[in-house]
Formats: sequence, structure tokens, C-alpha cells
Amino acid sequence: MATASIPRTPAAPQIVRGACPHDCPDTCATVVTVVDGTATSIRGDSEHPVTAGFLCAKVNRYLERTYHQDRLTTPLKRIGPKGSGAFAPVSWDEALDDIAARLRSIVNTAGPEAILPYSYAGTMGLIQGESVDRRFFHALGASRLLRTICSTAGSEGITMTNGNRVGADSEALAQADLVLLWGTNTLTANPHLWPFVLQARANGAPVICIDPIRTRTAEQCDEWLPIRPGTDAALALAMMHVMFAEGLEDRDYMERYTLGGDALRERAAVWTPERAATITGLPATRIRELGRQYGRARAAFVRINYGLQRHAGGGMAVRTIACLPSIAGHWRRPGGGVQLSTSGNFKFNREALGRPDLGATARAINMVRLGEALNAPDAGVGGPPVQALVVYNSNPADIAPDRNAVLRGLAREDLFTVVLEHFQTNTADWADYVLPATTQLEHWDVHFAYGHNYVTLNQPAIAPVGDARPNSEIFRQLGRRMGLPAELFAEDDPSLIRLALASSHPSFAGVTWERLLEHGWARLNLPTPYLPFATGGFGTPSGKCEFYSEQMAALGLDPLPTFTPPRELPEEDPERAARFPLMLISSPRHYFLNTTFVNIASLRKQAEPECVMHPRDAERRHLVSGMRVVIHNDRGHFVTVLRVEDSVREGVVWAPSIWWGKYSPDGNNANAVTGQGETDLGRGPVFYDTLVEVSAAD
Ligand SMILES: Nc1nc2c(c(=O)[nH]1)N[C@H]1C(S)=C(S)[C@@H](COP(=O)(O)OP(=O)(O)OC[C@H]3O[C@@H](n4cnc5c(=O)[nH]c(N)nc54)[C@H](O)[C@@H]3O)O[C@H]1N2
Ligand SMILES: Nc1nc2c(c(=O)[nH]1)N[C@H]1C(S)=C(S)[C@@H](COP(=O)(O)OP(=O)(O)OC[C@H]3O[C@@H](n4cnc5c(=O)[nH]c(N)nc54)[C@H](O)[C@@H]3O)O[C@H]1N2
Ligand SMILES: [Mo]
Repeated sequence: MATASIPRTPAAPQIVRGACPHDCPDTCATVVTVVDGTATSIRGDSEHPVTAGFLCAKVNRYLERTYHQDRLTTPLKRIGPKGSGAFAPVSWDEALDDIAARLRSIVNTAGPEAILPYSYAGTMGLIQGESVDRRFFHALGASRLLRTICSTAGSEGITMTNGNRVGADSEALAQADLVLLWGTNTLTANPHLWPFVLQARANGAPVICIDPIRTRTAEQCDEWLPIRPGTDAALALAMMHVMFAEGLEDRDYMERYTLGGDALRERAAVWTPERAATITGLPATRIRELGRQYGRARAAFVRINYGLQRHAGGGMAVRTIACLPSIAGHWRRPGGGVQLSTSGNFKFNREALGRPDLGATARAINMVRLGEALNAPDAGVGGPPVQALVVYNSNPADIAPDRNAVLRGLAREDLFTVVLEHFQTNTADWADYVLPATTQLEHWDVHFAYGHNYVTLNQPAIAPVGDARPNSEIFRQLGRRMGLPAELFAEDDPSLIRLALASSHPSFAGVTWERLLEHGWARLNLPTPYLPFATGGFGTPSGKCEFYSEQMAALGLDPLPTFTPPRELPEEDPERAARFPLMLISSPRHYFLNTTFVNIASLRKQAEPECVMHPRDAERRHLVSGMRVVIHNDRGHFVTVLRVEDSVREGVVWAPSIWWGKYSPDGNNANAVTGQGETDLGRGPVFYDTLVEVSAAD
């Protein structure tokens, strides 16, 4: 032991550039300091125009999460009854050999479609979420998963109107003369947009928040418009009414770049502010004034996010709002327009990366209907029952709607479940095998964003914790063991990143591996400011902004913007409404990212989940702040602590976050009461279109 007494020279700190992997529009560029192989700090890149040197409350704790004592560090095999939580550590070889054999036998007996992958955006990285994994399932012929859980209603909606999933440039927001934060909790869900909002306000732009809840964002705005949930299209139609009635439209823009202007004018004629007032619950005078404000503005920035589309008419609502800037001509000017997502600008070479061509004919299962897929003999779509479920980058036991149906499915003794995870989530509790995955500090990746236009590279900063492996590597090993074509599993992660970047699209000109390695991130090759529709250029079939849409008509929907009532709106079903008179909104909590970070003690803060109710609703039920209450409907129930406050509109209950079942008083969360219904477009979930009653828990 001669070396033991020689003092070691401490290694110089290393700086490693990365990307925040989480499902958030901001996709921050991170800078990690590593000393002696251990990450000692993480911060936001101060040179990045959107990250601007700060990280959010959650990702500031990323090291705490990475080095958490509960990290999964070895493969685990179930040894007790399903769901009992009894697991034994096994070697990677044993786990992978057995999983490959089990999957092979299911393919041989029931066919490959009996295998269902379940993944979403636990990491948004293309390599750990849309590369080898996809090749594996496609080559196998497994059921395809429709990844609809978040954004498809709005995406389809905006595509019907504008043709592309692109929008106004965040970096031009400062030049807006009016800002509408419409169905988005910016300070929580998109905090790196906020500095731009403040700049616009400093330049004189009023900032208005349209939300049933006075969120921390609404608190900071000049005005809060407490709209009734699911009624945004009615508000937008009335704004159009005012603009047309008062000659505030940009006729030249409409003439040149839009389709169906006359039909829309006729449609809007019946949408008086008075009519919209009865639907939205907002005063007619305020609606009229909002139409004027919008029509008189030269460049209004409308930030819609995904909150407002989680209702039956979510697609139509987004499509309708997306018409506004083309009526007013705001797309012409920096700061003007609508932003739902910028993701359509990122034309990575996804075909080569995930090889969707290999699996194009397999049946497709909607992830929103996992409960049905696991319980119906034909998976709800025809074909074999689901016999194997492989979960990664997602926590379906807690995040999927109709949680009780999902749990019934996961409890099936004959279902073979494999979960790739960082932690022993409620989903992992039901697994036959739990495989430890690396975090963003431990693997390579490359990222797009949905709130800005920069590509970000993630370089590994530390060695894998314990025996964790990247998703990509786990699927490579499984692919080889199952005898799938070797060339699909030959490339390492850096090679896959280069493949993803090998895009022939002009926006990728200059966005190279070398540049990313050196600098960490690169703006897409787009002009600054980026004005997507200043002179038309819409991606619709007509090349115009389609107020009138043949594609909508072909789907059996109204070809013109209209108001689609919420699925569970009281007026629509008086009997149900009498039993469950409150609309539940279970939108994100500031300190969690969906269910990620719920197990980080410093971020959990409160011991129990809470809900917020209007004083008049509370009084009617003899409920007071601090009480434990049960939120319930025909699908299920969950317990929270009540806060009574006028920060929600009457008739609405806010139960923020998707708490981990195992950390909550009754083992449940908000998805015990949400349903498997689908939106009008995109087959998305209707999380916020949920009627409930609230009663004292004891
Ligand atoms: N801190 C944090 N950040 C996150 C997330 C997180 O969990 N935590 N999640 C990430 C993900 S996956 C996503 S998709 C985005 C979501 O980002 P957002 O879309 O901004 O988030 P939500 O909070 O779902 O919805 C925004 C607001 O819409 C309101 N709302 C609900 N229904 C309606 C309606 O009918 N009309 C109107 N006008 N408003 C309505 C809600 O009250 C809520 O305040 O955020 C991302 N960022
Ligand atoms: N009631 C209600 N339900 C909702 C919502 C709501 O607002 N209300 N929001 C919905 C929305 S918008 C979304 S996007 C979904 C989100 O649903 P999910 O995409 O399932 O998101 P998370 O709950 O964050 O779970 C992601 C999991 O992936 C794991 N993970 C992260 N990185 C990796 C990795 O590299 N490898 C592996 N193997 N695992 C990894 C994390 O540890 C975490 O457990 O939830 C939806 N559900
Ligand atoms: Mo989401």
C-alpha cells in the first residue's frame, strides 16, 4: 500500500456543457462543474439568450436528484406477488437474457403486437427517447404508441390554421405592444419567457393573463381574466366580432395571405360579446374592450401553452385563437403573432434515428387510453391483448388518466412489465423487472426545444451512478439478444447524434456536431427576429392561413372556428352536474415537473397535496382551510388539504400537480378522477375537463 500515504493532488474542476432534459418549453443550456468525477454544481449558461444564466427552482436541485440515496443502481427482479414491492438485485446479463426470452416467447405465441412500449418525455433527448428504443420496437413489430398525452390537440389545432407547428419568436416578444398569456402559467411552466415579458411591459405593453386560476403568473400580470374552463374559443370569436364590427382588421393581410375571410366574418357576426359573456363568465364590456385592444395593437404576442387544450374542444380552441394574428395582421411585425410551440422548426433526421418505416403497419394504441388497452381483451383496438408493457421516460401509474383503470391493468398477473427508471416510482412497483437508467449528467444527448429555436447538446459529466445504463444502451443490448438486424444497434450515442443532425433542411445549416461540442448549443439557421408568416408562407394545403379548413371538414368537424363545449360542462348534463358541480384543474405545481421531483424532499415542501377552492363554494359545503378533503366522482377519489381562497373562479377546484401515489395520504392522485376521453383533434387527453365534488375527508 505504498501509494496510500502519497497526498493526492486535487484535480482541477472540469466544466461540462449540457442540456436540461425536462419536458418544458425552455430547454436550458446547463454548465456542470465536476471535481474528481463528482458533479459539484449546475447552473444555467449565461451566454444563452433564453437560459440567460438561471435555472428553475427544480433543476437547480438536479444534483440532489442525481445523487439521491433512492437512485436505482442495479437491475431488480420481482420476487413477491405483483405490486408487493419485493425485488431482488440481479446482474444485467441475467435481467436482459430473461427479458429477451420472455419477449421472444410472447412474439412467438401471441405476435409482436402483444408488446406495447410506453414512453413520453421524462427526457426530451432524441437519443434517450427517440432512437434505439424506437428502432427496437419498430423492428420487432410491436404495437405503436400514439404519444398524445400532452400536446396533440393543440398541435393539430394550430396546424389546421397555420399549417406548421411554429410560432412567434420568444426573443422578439420584447417588441410586442400587448401580451396575452392565454391558458399558460408562464412563471411555473415556461419561466425563461418571463424576462422577455418584463421587457415588453417596460416598453409599455399591457400584460393580461386569461386563466380560471389566479396563478403566480396571473398575480404578476396587469390584469387577470378569470375565464370559465374550456370556453376560450367563445372569447376569441367575440374578439373577432369586435374587430370586424369596428373595422380593426388588416384587410390587406387577410386578402393576400388568408383563406375564408368572408365566411369567418359571417361566423363572427353572431358572436357578440354579450353571447360570449354568458359562456365565458367574463363581462361583455371587458370582452368588447379586449377585442379593441387586440385589434388596435400593432404586434400582440399571444402565448398559448398546453393548459387550455386539455378540454373536449381543445383543438378547436387553439385553432380559433391562432386565427387572431392573421385577422389583425400582427404576423407582419416582430413581437406579433401566436406561440404554441416552436418545435416544428427542428427538422432533425428523425427517420434515420428512429426508423418509423420499420413499424409503419403495426397497430397503434393511444397512450391516453392505457387503462382500456391493458384491460380490454383486444387492447381496445382489435388484435391480441397486451401481454408485455415496456415503460421508460414515463410514469403511467401516476400520470395517465383514469388511474384506477391503469392500476387494474398493471396488477394483471399475466402482464409482463419492464420499467426503465431512475427511481422506484409507483409504476416501477408493478414491474417484473426494474432497470436502472442513467440521468442527464451520465449520458449523451441532443435536444430540440418547444419554446425557442436553439439546438442543445448534452455531454456526460460524470460516470453512471451505480450500474445504471443509458436507455439507448439497454435497447441496443435487448435488440442484439433478440436477434434483430445488427446494423440497427451498431452506432454509439455520439454517432447517433451526428445522424440526427444530418438533416437536409436549411434550418440545420451550420448546426454541426463540432460546433455543438465546442459551444454546447446553436441557433437554428433562422433569421433574427424570426417572422414565420410576415408575408404568408403558411404550411396549409392552400399555403394560406386557413380560417376555412377543408381538412377540418374532412374530419367531420366544423370547417370554421367555433365554440365546442367542454365534455363535462354542467349545462350539458344537468343530472351529472348536480352530483359533480365543480370543474377540477390539476395543472403543474411550481416545484415538480409532472411527477418528476416529487420524491425530492427539498422540493416537496408541503407534506401533503393541496387543493384550492373559492370561498363561496367552500361555504356551501361547510369546508374551511386546513381541512382534509376528498375530491371525488364516479371514477375515483383522492385526498388533499383544502385552502380556501378567491384565487380560483367559483365552480373551479385547483389541485396542482400529479403527486406520487405513494407520497399521498390515501395513495391516490388527481388522475383517480380524470377520464380516458379524447379531444376533438389529435386524440389528446381531457385532464382539465373533469367534474368532481369535494367533501370533508373524515
Ligand atoms: N414547473 C413545471 N413546469 C412545467 C411542467 C411541470 O409539471 N412543472 N410541465 C411541463 C409540461 S409537460 C407542459 S405540457 C407544460 C404545460 O405548460 P402550461 O400549458 O403553461 O401549463 P398548465 O399549467 O397545464 O396550464 C396552464 C394554465 O392553463 C389554465 N387552464 C386550464 N384550463 C383552461 C382553459 O380552459 N382556458 C384557459 N384560458 N386556461 C386554462 C390552468 O389553470 C393553468 O394555469 O409545462 C411544462 N413545464
Ligand atoms: N392530472 C394530470 N395528469 C397529467 C397532467 C396534468 O396536468 N394533470 N399533465 C400531463 C402532461 S402535460 C404530461 S407531458 C404527462 C407527463 O408524463 P410523463 O412523461 O410520464 O412525465 P413524468 O411524470 O415526469 O415521468 C417521467 C419519468 O421518466 C423518468 N426518466 C427521466 N429521464 C429518464 C431517462 O433518461 N431514462 C429513463 N428510463 N427514465 C427517465 C423519470 O424518472 C420519471 O419518473 O403527464 C400528463 N398527466
Ligand atoms: Mo406536457
